[in-house]
Amino acid sequence: MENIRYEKQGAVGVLTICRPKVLNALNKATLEELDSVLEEIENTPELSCVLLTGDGEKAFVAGADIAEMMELDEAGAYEFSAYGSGVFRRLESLDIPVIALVNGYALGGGCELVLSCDIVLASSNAVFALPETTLGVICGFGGTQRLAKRVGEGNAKRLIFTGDRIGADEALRIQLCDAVYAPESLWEAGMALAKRIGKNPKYAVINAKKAIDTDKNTLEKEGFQAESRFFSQCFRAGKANGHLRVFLERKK
Ligand code: DAK
Repeated sequence: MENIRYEKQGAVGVLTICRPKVLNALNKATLEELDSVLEEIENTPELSCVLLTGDGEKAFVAGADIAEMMELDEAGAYEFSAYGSGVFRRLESLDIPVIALVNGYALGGGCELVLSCDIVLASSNAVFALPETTLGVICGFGGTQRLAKRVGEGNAKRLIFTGDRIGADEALRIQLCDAVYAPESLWEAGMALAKRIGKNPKYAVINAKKAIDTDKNTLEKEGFQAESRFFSQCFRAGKANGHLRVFLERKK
């Protein structure tokens, strides 16, 4: 695998998004690799927890790959959104808990990846945002459905309509993350939490997760489909592509 590192450390699966040159942005190939690692995790009964992080010290994931999105037309946008949504849903639906270790920028699709995890630990230099509207698109990997559940409708609409970035302390205040650590302590804190969870009988943790997530499993399907539809409409007649190009050409 080129874009994902995956290893088992005892009963903990450690998954690292690894495209440091583009701040771990998610392209289709990375989503495909993520999907196949998730399949492997589903078929590894000795695991009790998963840690998910980004390579390097600067970014968790800086979003969907804007260069790749630039090329999309309306049909391609729908397909990309539906595929990505499915992968994020698979992550969210793992029976064992997933802990996000947010070690820097978690923007756009990166923030949506965070929202698909059960517990979110952030380093003090973490930055969260859903800047899609500033790029002429909307969230496409479940952000419109999941953010409000975590931070309430008002905070979700404020973040999505403005695209503003917030730091770790503000994210903690609105419960977008659950705890904040110094960057050098984040990994240790995540591993300690994973091991602490792993001490409990696995069937009990799994059933607790299923019970907590009951509404997610029954209610969200239509919302995800609507999100993909509205995302793809942003690409109608090339509308979004011009806004995306502004980012890609900003240094010229
Ligand atoms: N995509 C592609 N490349 C990216 C990237 C991204 N999201 N973010 C950063 N990079 C690349 C930069 O282009 C740069 O590449 P080079 O120029 O060196 O070749 C390299 O990473 C380093 O970035 P910077 O030079 O910009 O580094 P800075 O420290 O100056 O700035 C930054 C860091 C994170 C503030 C900045 O890079 C930035 O603003 N990045 C874009 C962040 C962003 O807007 N992310 C959201 C993307 S939109 C959907 C699914 C998903 C989505 C929508 C729909 N469906 C399936 C329907 C999600 C959309 C998004 O995520």
